[in-house]
Amino acid sequence: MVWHRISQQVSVMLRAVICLLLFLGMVPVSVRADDQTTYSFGEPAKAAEATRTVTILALPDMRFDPDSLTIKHGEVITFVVTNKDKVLHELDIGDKPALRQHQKMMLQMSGAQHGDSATSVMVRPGETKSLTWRFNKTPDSPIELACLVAGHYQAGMKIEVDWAE
Ligand SMILES: [Cu+2]
Repeated sequence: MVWHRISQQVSVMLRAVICLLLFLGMVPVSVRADDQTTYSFGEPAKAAEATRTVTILALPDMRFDPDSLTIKHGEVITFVVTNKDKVLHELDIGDKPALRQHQKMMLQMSGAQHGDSATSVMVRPGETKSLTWRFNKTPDSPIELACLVAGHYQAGMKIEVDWAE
């Protein structure tokens, strides 16, 4: 009788422990899904943390204004992008490998529009969107701001970045 009761209590406790472990195991996974992505060229930041605002125009003929920019190590920049053209554009922050990878994805989507991401904003004609980035890492390869809508980068739609330590 006593043994029966003890084993019942043990099994209730075990179930509680298993539930707790499952719970603890699952919560960090969902939290990590956002945080885990790391970038060699900095990290996303909140608009309120910005130390500088850069206004960018997406113009016809596959151009950004400005077409070059100096960024200092440690700056938190809000890019305010306005599309003055009649076609969709994007501003994507990356270093060469990151942009290449994103470009591949965009080409695979064959014209399909994907939404904004941690490193990019899609800007429709006439629309203005902003994106804030913390440039807190010396990049492995030069940083570029580019439009990766299929064919646009190839046509020269990018902003050259001069990196200042
Ligand atoms: Cu574009």
